[in-house]
Amino acid sequence: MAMIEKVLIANRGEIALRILRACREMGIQTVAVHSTADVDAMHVRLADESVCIGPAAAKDSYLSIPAILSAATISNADAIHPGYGFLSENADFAEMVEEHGFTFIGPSPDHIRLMGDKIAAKAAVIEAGIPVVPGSTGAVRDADHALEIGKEFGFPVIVKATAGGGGRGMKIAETRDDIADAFHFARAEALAAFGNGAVYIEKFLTKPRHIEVQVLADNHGNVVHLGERDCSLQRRHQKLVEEAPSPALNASQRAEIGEIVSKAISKIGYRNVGTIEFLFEEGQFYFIEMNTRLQVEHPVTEAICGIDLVREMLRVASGAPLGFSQADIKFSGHAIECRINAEHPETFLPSPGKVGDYHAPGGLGVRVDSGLYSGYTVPPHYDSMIAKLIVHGTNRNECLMRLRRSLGEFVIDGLHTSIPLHQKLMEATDFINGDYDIHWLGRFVEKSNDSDDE
Ligand code: MV4
Repeated sequence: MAMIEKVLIANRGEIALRILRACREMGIQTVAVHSTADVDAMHVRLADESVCIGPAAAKDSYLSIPAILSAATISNADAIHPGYGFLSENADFAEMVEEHGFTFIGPSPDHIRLMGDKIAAKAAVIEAGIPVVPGSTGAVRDADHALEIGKEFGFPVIVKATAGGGGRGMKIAETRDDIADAFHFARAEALAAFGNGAVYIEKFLTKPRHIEVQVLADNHGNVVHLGERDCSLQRRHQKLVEEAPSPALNASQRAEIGEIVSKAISKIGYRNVGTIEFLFEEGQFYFIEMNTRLQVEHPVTEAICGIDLVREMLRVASGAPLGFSQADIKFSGHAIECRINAEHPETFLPSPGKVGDYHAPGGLGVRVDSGLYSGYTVPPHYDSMIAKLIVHGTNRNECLMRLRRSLGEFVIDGLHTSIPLHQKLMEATDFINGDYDIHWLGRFVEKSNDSDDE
């Protein structure tokens, strides 16, 4: 077994702290890395050691493979945890980490590469028994081929980049008249954004929910699923609220998708944590993508399962077998996460700057993951998410009560934040009833901005 005694955390913000905390509980030494803009960041203060890896621009620091490998070498780290974003799903990075003799705390480079190519990923999961959105098999050759596929599956269809994800390189064709333009648009955007113009086509689902299943696997063939998260509350591909379990699933649907996913993950030979994303419409699951990283919203799963996902990542990366089986996992109650961003609640423009008074809520069933403190300056160079508020309760209604209470306690002076938007959301009938799809939040934000103008 590869003993892990010192971990370099190749990330910043709340997730760097999250990883640091798991390491400290396990008696593992931590190395923080930071840009010159993050000298005063909380993850740097709390780590056992820190290394400055470059200037503020992420491409020269948190995205610089040589800078991170050098930092791991000089600090004599055994392993590297990539967190989310940045280099977390870069297969070449994972490969280089291993070539330099460090343990990559995540899946194998081959699995990252496979799932990063959406066409290949879809073929692999079909083979492993996961249901997918009906559509093209492999890449679409040209506009005529796109039209053929559109006619076969019926309009509307969506053209997607194989190298895409998160909404870029996608175009909907409502009718056959739109298909040639949609094909050329998606291909051009994909080529510009990813350097890979390959696209595929799927039937467009008009009002799905986004439901994802968390998996955890060791190097010995043991696989468990940790239930699902409902991430339908998003706007322009930015998730705002996530919850577990999904209000849209019944017990048999939940058991069925969990079993399908576990079997598939085992067949694919995947290890460490992963998330299988589905669109869910009219009682059916349709695979769209697999994420090969720890996700922002992992705490809602931790809350209902009582499992520390980062600790498990470290354990399985060191070669240890899973300490529990599927039957040992007991789901308890409900959890909801609110992502709090430094941005204007109506315009969504970023609002970096210096934090004045700061007070995080607490009490029963309340968790706050954040690197904020009074006097800290939120730099303008990175993602605007500054805190995650996660509540756990015996049922969904208790979570709503607890969110209203804890959002009211939260004080972040000096910046605009999305807290007022979350507070409005907590009073919205459709949200209270769990009655929302992936388009609901966009409409809610527009309506609530309009009524503010009156
Ligand atoms: C879709 C879809 C409808 N039908 N695929 C958006 C991001 C990318 N991960 C996949 N996306 C979608 N794929 C088919 N066949 C609708 C979306 C989509 C979406 C998906 C999940 C969460 C939010 C979304 C917002 C808009 C569109």
